Amino acid sequence: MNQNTQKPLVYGGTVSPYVRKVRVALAYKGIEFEDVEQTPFGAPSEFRELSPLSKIPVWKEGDFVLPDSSVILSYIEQRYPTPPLLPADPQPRAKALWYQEYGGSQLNYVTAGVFFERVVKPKVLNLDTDTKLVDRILEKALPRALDYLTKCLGDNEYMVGGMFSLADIALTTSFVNLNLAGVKVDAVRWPAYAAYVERTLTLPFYAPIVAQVPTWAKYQQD
Ligand SMILES: N[C@@H](CCC(=O)N[C@@H](CS)C(=O)NCC(=O)O)C(=O)O
Repeated sequence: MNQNTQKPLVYGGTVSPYVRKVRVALAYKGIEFEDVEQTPFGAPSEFRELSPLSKIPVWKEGDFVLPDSSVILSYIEQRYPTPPLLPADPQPRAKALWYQEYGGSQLNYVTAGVFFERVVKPKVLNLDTDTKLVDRILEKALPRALDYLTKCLGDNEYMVGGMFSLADIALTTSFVNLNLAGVKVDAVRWPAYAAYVERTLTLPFYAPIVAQVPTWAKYQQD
C-alpha cells in the first residue's frame, strides 16, 4: 500500500477511456483510490517498470501492480464484490466480458480514431486533421459499430443481465471521447443507443468522472 494514504494508486489521465473505465468501476463500488496523473507517451523508465507496454491505466497497491484496465476490473470485482459489476449467471457474465473486450478494441479504435484526428493532432501534436479519414470512420466504421450495439441492446435498459455491469461502462466510456471530438450518436438513426449512452453517462457515479476532462480536450468546430 502507498505509505501515506494506504489507498491504491491509479495511474492515468482523464482523457483515456480505459482509465475512465477503471475510475467509474471504483466509483460504483465506492472504493477510494489516489489518482496519479501519468501520460503514457514519453513516460519515464520508472513507469515502464510498472507498465511494460507503457499504457495507462496502471493499478498499484504496494508491490502489487496491474497494467491493464480489464485485468484491474477483474481484480476489483473479486476483491470488492459488492455491488457486483458482473452478473452471477455464466452466460450473461460471459457476454459482459465480451462487451468489455469489444468496447476496448473495435469500438475504441473507431472512436479513438476520430478523437485522435480531431483533438489530439491539432491540439497536442500541432498537426492537421485527416478529414478524409474522419469521414470514412463516421460513414462506415462507426455506423457498423452502432448497428451492432443497437441490436445487442434491444429494448433493454442495460446491456446484459438486467443490471448495470462493466459492459455498460466499457460500451459508453469511448463515447465521452467521441463527444469531445464533436460527434454525438445520431438519435434519429440509433435512438435506443443514443438514449442508452446519454442515461449511462449521466448516472450519479459516472457523470462526475465524465466532467473531469480538461477544456483543451474539447473539439470546437470553427
Ligand atoms: N488494453 C489496455 C489498453 C490501454 C491503452 O491503450 N491506453 C492508452 C491510453 S487511452 C495508452 O496508454 N496508449 C499508449 C500507447 O499505446 O503507447 C487496457 O485496457 O488498459
